[in-house]
Amino acid sequence: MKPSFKNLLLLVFAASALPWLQSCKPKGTQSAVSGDAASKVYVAPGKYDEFYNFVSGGFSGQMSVYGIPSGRLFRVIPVFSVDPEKGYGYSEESKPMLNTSHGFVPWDDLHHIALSQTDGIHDGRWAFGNGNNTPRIARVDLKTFRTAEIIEIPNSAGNHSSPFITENSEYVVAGTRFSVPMDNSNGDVAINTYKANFKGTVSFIAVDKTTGNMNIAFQIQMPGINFDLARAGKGKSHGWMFFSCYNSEKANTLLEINASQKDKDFIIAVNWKKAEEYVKAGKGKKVPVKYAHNIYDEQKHMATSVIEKEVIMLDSKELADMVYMMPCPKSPHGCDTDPTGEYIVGSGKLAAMIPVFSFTKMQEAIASKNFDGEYDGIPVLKYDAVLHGEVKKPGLGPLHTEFDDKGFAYTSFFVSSEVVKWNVKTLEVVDRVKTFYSVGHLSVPGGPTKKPWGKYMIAYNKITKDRYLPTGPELAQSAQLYDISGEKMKLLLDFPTIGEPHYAEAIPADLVVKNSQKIYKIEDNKNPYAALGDNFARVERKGNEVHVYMTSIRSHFTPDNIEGVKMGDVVYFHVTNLEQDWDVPHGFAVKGANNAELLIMPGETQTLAWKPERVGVFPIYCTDFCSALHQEMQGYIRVSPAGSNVPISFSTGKKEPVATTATEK
Ligand code: RUQ
Ligand code: CUA
Repeated sequence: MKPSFKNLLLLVFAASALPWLQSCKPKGTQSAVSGDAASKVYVAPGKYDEFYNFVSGGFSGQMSVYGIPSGRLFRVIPVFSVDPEKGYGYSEESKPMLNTSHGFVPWDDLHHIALSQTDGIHDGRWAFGNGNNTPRIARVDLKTFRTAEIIEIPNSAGNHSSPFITENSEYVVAGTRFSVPMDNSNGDVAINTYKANFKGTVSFIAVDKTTGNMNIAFQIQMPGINFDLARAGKGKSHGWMFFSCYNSEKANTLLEINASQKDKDFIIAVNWKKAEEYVKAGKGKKVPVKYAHNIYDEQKHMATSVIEKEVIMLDSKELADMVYMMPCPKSPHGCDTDPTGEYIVGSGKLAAMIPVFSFTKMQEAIASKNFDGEYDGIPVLKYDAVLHGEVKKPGLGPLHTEFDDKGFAYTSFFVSSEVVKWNVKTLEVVDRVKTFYSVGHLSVPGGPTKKPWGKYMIAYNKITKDRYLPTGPELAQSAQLYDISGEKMKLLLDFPTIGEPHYAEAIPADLVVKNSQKIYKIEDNKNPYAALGDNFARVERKGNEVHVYMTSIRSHFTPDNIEGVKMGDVVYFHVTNLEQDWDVPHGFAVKGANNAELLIMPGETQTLAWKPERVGVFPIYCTDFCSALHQEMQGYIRVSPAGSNVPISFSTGKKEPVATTATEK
């Protein structure tokens, strides 16, 4: 998104060159903080923050977790990208998590977070994130802060409009950013046959109530346009999902200009309860596809990846009463529903006002067939018939809107770098505050739910310029914390983020803390390679595979002297951490491995594969400072030439060197 927004910025500047526009771009380091700001973000040593903030990591492919109001970084959760710190994507057990129909894809671009809800309120169970590049949705388990599941989305390209969640976590959704030829069609078509051959889809991915496991319930075939963002209805509009889309021009080149021709694009309203009825009635077509579904088993400490072969497709043209379009000015980006579910806010990137639609009016317009023709067979509702009203002259380049607990909305303006507070009912602008700089998403704790907790608003900015110490050509991305408890928004704090932050959600700490897991119980460890005690530690040869069943406990490995490995072997270190205390992971690393370390949680087993590429003796050691004698937690593995007859041997704590043979060099 970054380059395109920069282009937009240039475009707007070039096109208008209005002096007021220039002047409202903040210049220089400004500190508009009031005197008591420091005390408001000060969380005393040993004290906890009030909220967790789950922040997307953009092109880092990860999710990060901060405390609010302190802005302290607690954890980076590896999701779509390999993470050598935690061995994610490097250990044999976690590699299948990153499998796709294209093979192993160790990176993605994570834009949006959706926290699970029950009855429209955060329940603290899971955090979902989207992969924007190779279309995927991930589920992070908030008991462990680890990625538990990743599902690939077929018939999609650029999963941007995702993973927005319904009020009982019935579904997370995925709308394709790029329209493309469908997976089972001949994909080898001229790009300029876009209008004839390219299609869009939106997918509804069901979430199991108990386990959280995802499956693609159905997809809906849509016109060949671009889906940008989405929000579920709630309360009275529960059962509906709203998607913003751009490029109703169906351009396939220079979208910057060609997709900005029409005065209005659309917010597409999908009645998913109706869609469910159609699926039940057998109105969907079974379509052959290929997509990966990866699940991490917490007892086996191991992921499996299955390639699924079929999806149910509903056609938006053929099935009545399921999909409607609401005209929305100028390339809408954000599409947000207020806590009551009555209002739907569209943010047109090139629009000079913010349209607010009424769900009640939408229902009336549908009942009375108050249509403005159709678009690709889908009824278009009359703009005036569905409009609650417009927020006038709010700012320039509206992107996203969040809501508080007092009936106010907060909209971010990328071009004019500000956040504007307005009254959802009266549409009156009541306050505006500068951000530094070029704000994208906003987050209010509980902002997308039926019950916002309010209190703070966090702006996630694309550019920081002069806010922090320079770090070479690229500067820190940044979040800014505002106090919204009073009438006026007040800037409290800047804090840097990882990657580029897009959407984030904040949740009261209690809702997560109470479920947090401290260890994996060793008696529940079902990993087939586990050594559930020192007396099970051993080394076994299987052809040219050497399996080391190793244990780790403060402060040694068993075994810690290993011989009998030969060139051409692949060594699998299966390391079981026997600790049963909170926060005592052990690490494991071997010199020269074309891999990363393992970081093994208490009670867990993880495997590192190593193919020695030279003869010698190689050190192994624990990477995580685990006790006063952590530095002593080390050992050796000896590699002999191919054809040598050094037998497999292993030991820990032997005074004499392990048995050697005459052929030893
Ligand atoms: S985006 S800055 Cu969610 Cu990818 Cu709007
Ligand atoms: Cu175990 Cu350091």
